[in-house]
Amino acid sequence: LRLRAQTAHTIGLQELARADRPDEPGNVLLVDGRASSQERLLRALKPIAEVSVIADPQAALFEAAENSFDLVIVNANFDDYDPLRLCSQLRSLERTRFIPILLVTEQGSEEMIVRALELGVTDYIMRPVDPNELVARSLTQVRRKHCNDRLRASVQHTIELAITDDLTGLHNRRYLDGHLKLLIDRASARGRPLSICITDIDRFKLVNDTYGHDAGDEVLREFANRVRATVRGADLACRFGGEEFVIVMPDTTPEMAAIVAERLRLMIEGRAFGISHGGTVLSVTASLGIATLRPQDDTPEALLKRADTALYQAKNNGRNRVVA
Ligand code: GH3
Ligand code: MG
Ligand code: MG
Ligand code: MG
Repeated sequence: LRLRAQTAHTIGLQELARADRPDEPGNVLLVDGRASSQERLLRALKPIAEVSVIADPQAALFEAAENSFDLVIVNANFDDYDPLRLCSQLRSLERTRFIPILLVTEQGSEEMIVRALELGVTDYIMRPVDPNELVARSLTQVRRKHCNDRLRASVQHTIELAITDDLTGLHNRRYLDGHLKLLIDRASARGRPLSICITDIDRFKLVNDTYGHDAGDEVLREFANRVRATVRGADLACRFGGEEFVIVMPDTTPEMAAIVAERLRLMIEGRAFGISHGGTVLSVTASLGIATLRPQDDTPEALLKRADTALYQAKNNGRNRVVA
């Protein structure tokens, strides 16, 4: 429910629905096999859109995937080429599947129109093309595309907010909870090792008590930067809570995990942390616990628990160390 409220807030529904939003010019790809009709359609569309014209349907697919069009108009007039093939390819490519398609077709081609609509063509228009109708249908699709783009971007943004830790920009615990299971299942299915590392800053309360909470936040951000700098692209780094961080390392044996953890430990210990207030620098250390997936019988909770037990050991053995 909270997520839903947040969604409505972030998207700004009033903003999306605003009727007085001026039309942004559309970016239209016109795919038309004949020079004469190209010219006629282009003349009609020019006042309302940036139009790229292309005669070859396969080249058009490439063009559409490489650029960001708001509408593809397919004039079904190719020699020896089924225009619906292009439409279907446009619908299946990740990069083009959200672009509306307007099909220009012959009177009496109902069968083709039905097939076109079935495979996701957005709208159609009959020849001979009335320029005003073409403009009206194109504008409608371009507006809808712009609106959908904004909506998708907002949803994407909201999702990112929901899975990101505000303070450090790392993933948050909510994301880890959802994702660790997936990574474990994948590793189990492929018989690959997977290791995790939990790290907790040593005596962090003292940092807050001595320098203040804002200074503590600065240390957390810098700590997160060093975590980020330590992990590989395939690793998942997240802020687990307060001053605890978790790194999930796919394809990583216990030996490799120990090396990564030790490297991180040195990255923390090896260079002082600066605090903007008063130019203070302070030494920070962290304790780290690692655990490796036991094939078949590990849940995210069990794996985290083992790493946490190792971390507890590291604290008990004097802090600033790695325990497996
Ligand atoms: P230990 O070595 O045993 O881990 O000692 P510690 O002081 O780090 O452990 P403890 O769990 O007692 O304290 C953690 C502190 O982290 C307490 C809390 O105020 C602080 N903390 C948690 N979240 C934040 C945060 O977002 N910002 C700041 N500045 N401090 C935080
Ligand atoms: Mg802690
Ligand atoms: Mg603690
Ligand atoms: Mg701590």
